Order: sequence, then C-alpha cells, then structure tokens
Amino acid sequence: MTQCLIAIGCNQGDCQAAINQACKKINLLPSTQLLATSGLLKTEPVGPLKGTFLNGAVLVETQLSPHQLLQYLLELEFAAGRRRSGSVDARPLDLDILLFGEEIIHTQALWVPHPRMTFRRFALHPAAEIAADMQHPEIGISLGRLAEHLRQRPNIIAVSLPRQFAIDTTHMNLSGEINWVNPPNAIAAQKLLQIPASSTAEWLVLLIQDAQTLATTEAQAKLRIVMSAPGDSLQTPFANSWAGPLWNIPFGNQAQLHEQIMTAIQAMTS
Ligand code: PH2
Ligand code: MG
Ligand code: MG
Repeated sequence: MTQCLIAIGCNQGDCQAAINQACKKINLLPSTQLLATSGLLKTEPVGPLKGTFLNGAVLVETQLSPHQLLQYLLELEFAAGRRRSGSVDARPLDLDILLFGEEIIHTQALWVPHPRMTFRRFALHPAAEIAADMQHPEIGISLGRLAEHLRQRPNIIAVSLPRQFAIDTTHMNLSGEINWVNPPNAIAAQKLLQIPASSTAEWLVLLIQDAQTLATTEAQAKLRIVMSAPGDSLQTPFANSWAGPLWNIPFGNQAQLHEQIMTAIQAMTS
C-alpha cells in the first residue's frame, strides 16, 4: 500500500460537480481508497491558460503502480470531457500525481514528485492541508514546511546558472515588477539582502554563481531555480544545501528564463 497525493484542477464547466464526481470515482478504482480530500480554492490561471480554476487535492492509499494509477486518472479526465490537443486547452478535469509515497519517477509519461508542486500555491496549499507530514523525497522536507517557506520568505528568487554561462542582466529589466541583481561577490549579495525588496521593485532575482553567494541568499529566498546546461548533472555542488522549493529547468536563453521566472512569480502569488 502506498499513499499517493493527487492534485485536482478544473477551469471549464461545473467544476464543483466534476471534482465531486472525480473523488467518488477515485475511491472506486481497483485496490484504492480515498483517505482525505482538501477544501477547494478558486485560483487565477497560472501560465497561458484562461479562466478561473477550482483547485484541490486528494490523498489516497493504493496498491496500483504509479503508471497504472496514471492510466486510470487519464481515463477519468477523458470521461469528464477532457481532450488533449495542446497544452493550453481548457480543463474540465486535470488530475496530477504530486507524490507517490517517497518514490522518484522520471519517465516520459510520468514525473513524480511533480516538478512545480513546491512553489505553485494552487497545488501546494491544498496538498499541505491534507498531507502536511508527507516528505518531498527530492528536497527532503515536509509539505507543511514547504508551504510555510512560501508564506514566510521575502520575495527573492535565487537563480543558479551553469558555471560557464554568464548572463547579461542589463537587458533583463523587462518588467517593472522585477529587479535583477547579479552580485559580483557574496558581500554585494549580503548588502543587497538588507534592502527591503519592496523599495525599488516587488521581487528581487539574484543570479548565483558561487557557493558563498548561495549560502548568503538561500536562507532568504522564496524559490531557487537551477538552470542546467545540456549534459550537466542537475546535482550542482549547491543543490543539497537547499531546504526550500527548488525548480530545475533546462538551460535556455534570457527571454526564456525571464518567462519562467514570471510564471514562477505568478504561481507563488496567485
Ligand atoms: N494548472 C495548470 C496551469 N495553470 N493555474 C491554476 N490556477 N490552477 C491549475 O490547476 C493550473 C494552472 C496546468 O495543469
Ligand atoms: Mg495534468
Ligand atoms: Mg496540471
């Protein structure tokens, strides 16, 4: 028996009914029992989707394998009217496996823990409501602590770049909401962190290129983004010292990085 945490989302049709129905059907899956359901949150769409979401989470106990469970969840989505032709389709029902016990699954069809669950409020808050003590196996802390982290830390995002990659931040003030900071050394970073984030911009993005700067910022940052170049191991020398939301993304250009950061900010605030 494995405890599995599933996120539920809906932004089209009678979402309350679709979610109630989905919970009933999940409880009827083979060798599976529903243990808990969260309250439902109305949330603004994160990313390019349109329409207010209703989001929640359920905790189940199952003897199914992760891929068997995934298959059943896809069938439930289909039964609720979900058709997949692109990533921005409306969602009459979206069922995502967030955690499957403490298993780490990296396959084309299924990526668990869900790579964005640790900083998306619409996923983390309902999840932490019903499974605060469940451990995130890749970060090594509980969902309750991850939710606390998002609530308490100032609006700072620390971005670690591949070592060989230097980024030109002078062209990155694309949005008035973000202040880009590329500290030449740890002392500059420390000084910067004394500045209230609200003084010039709502968010500070610190580009981290050495372990010392990371040590200075990791206690404060809300989210750490690790950008890895092709062939790089995701296990950067600093990855293990971090105890908050960590998002690994593949190396991209400045515009892509900017877009990812804007999406992350949206996910942490909406
Ligand atoms: N799901 C997404 C993308 N954006 N935004 C909200 N508020 N809720 C979601 O469930 C959601 C989203 C991808 O599945
Ligand atoms: Mg999904
Ligand atoms: Mg989803």
